[in-house]
Amino acid sequence: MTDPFDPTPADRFTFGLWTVGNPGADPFGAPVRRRIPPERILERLAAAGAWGVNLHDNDLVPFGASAAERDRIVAEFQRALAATGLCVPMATTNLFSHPVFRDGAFTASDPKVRAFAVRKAMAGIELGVELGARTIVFWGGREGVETDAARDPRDAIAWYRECLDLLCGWVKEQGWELRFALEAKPNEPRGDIYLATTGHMLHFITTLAHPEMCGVNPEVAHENMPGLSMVHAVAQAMECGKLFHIDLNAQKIGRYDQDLRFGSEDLKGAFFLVRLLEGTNGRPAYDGPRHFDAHAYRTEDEEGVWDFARGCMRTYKILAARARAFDADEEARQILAATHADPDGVAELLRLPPAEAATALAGLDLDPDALAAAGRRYERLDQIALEHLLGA
Ligand code: GLT
Ligand code: MN
Ligand code: MN
Repeated sequence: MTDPFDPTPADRFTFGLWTVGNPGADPFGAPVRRRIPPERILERLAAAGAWGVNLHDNDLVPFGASAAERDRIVAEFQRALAATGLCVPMATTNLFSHPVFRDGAFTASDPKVRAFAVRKAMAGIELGVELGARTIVFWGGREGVETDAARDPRDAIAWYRECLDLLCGWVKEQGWELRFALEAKPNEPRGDIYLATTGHMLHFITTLAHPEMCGVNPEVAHENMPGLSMVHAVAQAMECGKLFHIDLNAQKIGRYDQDLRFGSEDLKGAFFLVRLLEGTNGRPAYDGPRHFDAHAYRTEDEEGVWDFARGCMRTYKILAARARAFDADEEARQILAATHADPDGVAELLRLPPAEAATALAGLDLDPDALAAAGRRYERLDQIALEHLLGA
């Protein structure tokens, strides 16, 4: 019998090579797993029901490889993609591992480092295009400081903009139809990273030369680290048409970036996130890849990595089913209908031109005490959500 929660390519689940390929090193300990060759990663992901795989340039091609070496590796990878049927919807550039980026890439004070970063990003984009990627992610892991004595943060933001504007313009001139997805993180590995949240990024995008090409790639862990709501970050991005990609994982609030298996912490946050992405309440759904940027516990061997990958995808599908059940729940619908009711057509008045609205509002009989009187029944509503989530 088929299990309805087993993933299939139609679910459009993706993993980064760096996620299932993570060897389990941490700042206090060496790797615990051997490097899994990219070809085996593709085979196992395809067998598990994933749709695609994403990568950094250096997940595939080692830093400093010769052109011939690069072409050989890429050709081999292309063959493995064809054999497994997986696609590469997103590519990104590693602008953080090499010591040259110790003081930033696009925001480094040394213009030669910024030039090197842009050149590397161009090569990363070319690789992405060759593999069929439509989205290019920019995660500015090193774009920050330990001390603000280092530079004026306004300069950093201006240099960041210059580099992205240059890259957008170059991509357009090449005639490539790509979108850039900017990923925020508040700290780690830098003491403070510029443009710390998805909200910061959304504003920054409005200041770019090609804002239509740029959106965001919110990550659960990165919003939860400082205790913010991923659901609200994603909702804001969706509401303005800027959710270009997503990094799904899990995180205990206030810790270092844990990149845990999706849904393994803050299950309720994951439930409302999946509900939002799937549009189970009848609102527009997110139509991009469902990407997991997480890795297996350091306790695991390679089999544990595949348990982890299946777990991410199954949890997402189970939560989607629970969200659909919640949105179909008659009692929940009644509570929501009651709190949103507008028998006198007042909502419309708030959309009138200001002078007309002012007159219309002045004429309304609005008694704050009467309006305040009724409870909203959110205790009951939340319990209904929770019972669906728990499968009760
Ligand atoms: C790195 C980081 C992630 C980013 C990846 C893309 S690399 O693993 O922790 O959040 O999404 O550069
Ligand atoms: Mn990420
Ligand atoms: Mn992370």
